[in-house]
Amino acid sequence: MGSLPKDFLWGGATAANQCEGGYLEGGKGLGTVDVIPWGEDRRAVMLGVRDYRTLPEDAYYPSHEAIDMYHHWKEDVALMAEMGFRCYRFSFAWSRIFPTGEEEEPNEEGMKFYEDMIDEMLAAGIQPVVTICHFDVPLHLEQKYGSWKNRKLIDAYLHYCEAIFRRFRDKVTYWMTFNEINMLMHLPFMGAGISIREGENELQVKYQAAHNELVASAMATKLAHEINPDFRIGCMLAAGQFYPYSCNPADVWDALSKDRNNYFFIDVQSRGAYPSYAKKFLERNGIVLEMEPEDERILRENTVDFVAFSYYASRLTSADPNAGVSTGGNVIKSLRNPHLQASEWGWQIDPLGLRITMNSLYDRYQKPLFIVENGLGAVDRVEEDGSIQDDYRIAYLEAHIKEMMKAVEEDGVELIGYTPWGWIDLVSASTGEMKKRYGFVYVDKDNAGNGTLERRRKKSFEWYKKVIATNGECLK
Ligand code: BGP
Repeated sequence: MGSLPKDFLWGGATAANQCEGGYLEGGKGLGTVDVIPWGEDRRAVMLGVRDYRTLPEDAYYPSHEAIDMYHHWKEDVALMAEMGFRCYRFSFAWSRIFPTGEEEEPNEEGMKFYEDMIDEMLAAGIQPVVTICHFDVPLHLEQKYGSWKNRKLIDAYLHYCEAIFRRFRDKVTYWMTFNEINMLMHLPFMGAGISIREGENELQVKYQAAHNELVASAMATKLAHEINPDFRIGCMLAAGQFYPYSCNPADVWDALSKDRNNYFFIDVQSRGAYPSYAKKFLERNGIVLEMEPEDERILRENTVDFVAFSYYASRLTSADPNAGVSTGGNVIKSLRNPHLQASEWGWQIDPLGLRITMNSLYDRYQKPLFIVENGLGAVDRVEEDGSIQDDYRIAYLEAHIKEMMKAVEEDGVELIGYTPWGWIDLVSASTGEMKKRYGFVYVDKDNAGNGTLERRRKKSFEWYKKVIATNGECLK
């Protein structure tokens, strides 16, 4: 094949709240993600319909220790280096740098933690790719302002951005303003710290919060380019093309409309304006956004440099509410596609869907893409000899990488890199489980928090190392 550029960014991805732990160490404040429990209350809290303050006292919060990367980062960077990573996509925990979100000066211990890790990575030839906000908001900002419902968050976010952009001016090139910005529509509290209170108009609340994030993202892009013109700023979408359930035009229309619901965010971030379909939607639903006069100009003048996305599965939809069966799996709803297999969590496996999604995004935006999440969450078994034979994971990734390479080689899509999700096992965002593993590296810890946290290389570790070493030419 040989289709990928020599400097293609092979690596892996994580997020602070799912791997760091040390939730109150080094001066860190609580984040919204730190009050999302494991277990039966999790979903209602993520949806923003259950107040986290009313949870039982013995609730277990997976983010508090996670896989304790806070204390294992040296060992973890060494593992990435051993696999030959060229980049590592991770997030800063906002409340590690600004514990309440309102301090004048950043928390030096928090900054130092990231700086030490980044220095270690750079020394090993691993380029940092930073998500500025991966589902977390300092809890204080949620309590005082209702998180992104309030425009005040824009100032707090920019203050945080300015601190990290200046500190890492010469050490980081690739930044993403918000992880899976569209998640706000599906799991508002998990995605953006948004609670839906009784009597509130849910759509109004969500779109206002989205507007505030979009303006914040554009202003951060502007600031970033002023601080270092070489910075590359990206938006980030939970992607996956919607397919029509049948060739009935009503189903085709339904799929197009559902795609637009997702594209809305990155349409604004990449093209610089509210698309006409979105304006009409807001109008039809009586949603009036609170905007400042300069918002439109800010959005227009500060579009992103690249489009990053996660891809786990395609989606299937029908205009007929009685058609098909729901997968019940992934966060963004989908019908079961009879042509596809699914993971143990019901996430459908569709490698060609990655190529389709890449082409749709590239056709639409004509900006370089970055696949910053992809992978298979599965139960792994440690054999008697201590090995983990995760051939199913290798098969999933191999099939997806093949389609990714076809999109580059045969379709001409510009692609910056590929960072499979959870290169090391970590806490699942949707379920809070440890059992749902994605890694090339196994971490000894279970759903209830028991385990030694020991790291262990899986079979896929050696496989991925070879993939990187051959720039994707050897996938066996
Ligand atoms: C994305 C998130 C990640 C991650 C991943 C896998 O939505 O950006 O944080 O967790 O999905 O999902 P899960 O952990 O639920 O299996």
